[in-house]
Amino acid sequence: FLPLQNIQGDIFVGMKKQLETFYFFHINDATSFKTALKSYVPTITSTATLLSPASSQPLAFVNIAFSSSGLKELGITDNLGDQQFSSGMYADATNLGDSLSNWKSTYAGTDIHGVFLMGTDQTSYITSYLSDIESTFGSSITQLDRIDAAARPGSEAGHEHFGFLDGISNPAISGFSMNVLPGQAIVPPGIILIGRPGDATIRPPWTLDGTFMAFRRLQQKVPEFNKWTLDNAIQNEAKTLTVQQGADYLSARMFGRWKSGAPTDLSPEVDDPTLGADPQRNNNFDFSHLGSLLISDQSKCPFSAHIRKTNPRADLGDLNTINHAIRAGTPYGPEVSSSESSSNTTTQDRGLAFVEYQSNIGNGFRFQQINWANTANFPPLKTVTPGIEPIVGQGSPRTAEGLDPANQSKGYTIPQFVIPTGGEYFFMPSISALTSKIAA
Ligand code: N7H
Repeated sequence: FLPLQNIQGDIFVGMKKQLETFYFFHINDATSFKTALKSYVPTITSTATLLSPASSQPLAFVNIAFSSSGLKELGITDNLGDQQFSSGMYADATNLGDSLSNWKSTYAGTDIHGVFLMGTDQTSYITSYLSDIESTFGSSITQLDRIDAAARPGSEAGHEHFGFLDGISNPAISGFSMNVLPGQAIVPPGIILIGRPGDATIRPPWTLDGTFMAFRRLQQKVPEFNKWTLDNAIQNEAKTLTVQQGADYLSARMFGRWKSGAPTDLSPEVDDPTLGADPQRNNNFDFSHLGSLLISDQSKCPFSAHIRKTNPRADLGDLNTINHAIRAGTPYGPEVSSSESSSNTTTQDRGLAFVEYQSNIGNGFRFQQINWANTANFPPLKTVTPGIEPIVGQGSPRTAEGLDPANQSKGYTIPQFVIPTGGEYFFMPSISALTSKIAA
């Protein structure tokens, strides 16, 4: 049993909408902010609201979260039991492998005190929610940055800017998720929610049913990615692929999924859109196969592939639950223009407004990034060094093996196509904690 009316909605269900705006703010006046927050709390969207029939849902959803410096600004100095949260993401950026010179100045430091997340299907509702925030909070806050993220147009909806279907694999929560899909990991609620079974850290009681939100502003160099995969296109066994097909094959192996979402572990040589769209099948694999060796076989999925590095399944044993987190990101920025495409050069900023929820940042997002994506000899105990994860892995050299099934020991030095340009660790409290602890 979880009090769904008290848990902010984006955490488990996600504000699955066409548009998502992130409004990052600085608190200028704690006293008037707290008063304004008290009147604003009824607007905050709960999990129960997101699960209610469409007819009783509001036109737009809004959630709120605070950075460590934001809580301090509000006079809350309790130790929330998470070192990375306390220091903020900028202090952690080098550990994550980021180049600080790529960080936008807004995020470089601890000026961001909080963020409103707004989800809706119509721009006009974002506009009215924004003006509601501005009239309620007035000069108690200043907007430091705003990211207007949005699903991509037409048939690309649900796909991120490299073209891959996202949001397929998130863990199910025991005691919450009604229908666990085949192959889906099941984690105790405390892996995501503070104070619930599975969260062993002792923290102040008011943090119960809150979560930590890792936010990353990840720029994606799409034309450069497309050019590199074309230049390095691979062949199938029958040698029947065009260069474009060979590029798609290579990029599918970098992700471990085809653009449709079909896992290469189940459909190694060709995309299978029916499989990609079938939730009963598109997660039902664990990289192990009868008659093949988990320690050496990369014919179906490279050890370094994005989804294998970030959820190693049978590589670590399927019972590993502690390093899971719930992802809820949305793409931002325009479609690639014809001039960007013909010059193979990004001139307009686009990428992923990446969001991940967990009760322990060091076990969730940070573990996936540092211990897995950035670590060349992960997954462990393989006959070869898997290399760095080719999409989001950071470090030098950025090399990976196993991408070409015909020549698995061939090493690739891969340019960085995902550039972290900012981010922050936030605490997303329960709705009752907003009223009883944070507002006044
Ligand atoms: Fe990743 N993408 O949209 O193309 N991711 N991700 N991610 N990611 C996944 O299974 C992507 C990033 C995870 O359970 C898919 O839902 C992009 C970071 C995890 O099998 C796709 C970026 C981290 C999973 C993408 C990016 C993660 C996952 C397959 C950066 C953590 C689930 C769809 C711009 C440090 C793995 C799906 C599983 C899946 C994309 C970043 C983590 C397509 C473009 C930084 C845990």
